[in-house]
Amino acid sequence: HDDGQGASLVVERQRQRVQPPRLYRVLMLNDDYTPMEFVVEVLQHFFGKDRETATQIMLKIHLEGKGICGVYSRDVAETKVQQVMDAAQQAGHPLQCVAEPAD
Ligand code: TYC
Repeated sequence: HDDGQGASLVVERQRQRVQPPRLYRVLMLNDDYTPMEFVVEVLQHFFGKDRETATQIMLKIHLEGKGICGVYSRDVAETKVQQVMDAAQQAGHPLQCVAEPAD
């Protein structure tokens, strides 16, 4: 049987449509000091890239100044940025990683 709340919950959900999460690009920036191998390992470890893809992304950053590591919801993007920044600081490298809205 119907407890009487179901219909109003359906109507409320019709009014208040669920929006997909906004997406954020996570970028790494080039610098003159961070070793290429460290950047490749970061891309494999934190962004799930295979070694070949990681190497291509690293070289694009090296040549063009910045590059996209991945696109995520805001929470995940901010966590990736913090993980990369922590790993870089631990290793003593100046590598910079940032998140920006994808649109
Ligand atoms: N430019 C660095 C070097 O020549 C390599 C590098 C690539 C650094 C990507 C940072 O995000 C970066 N050792």
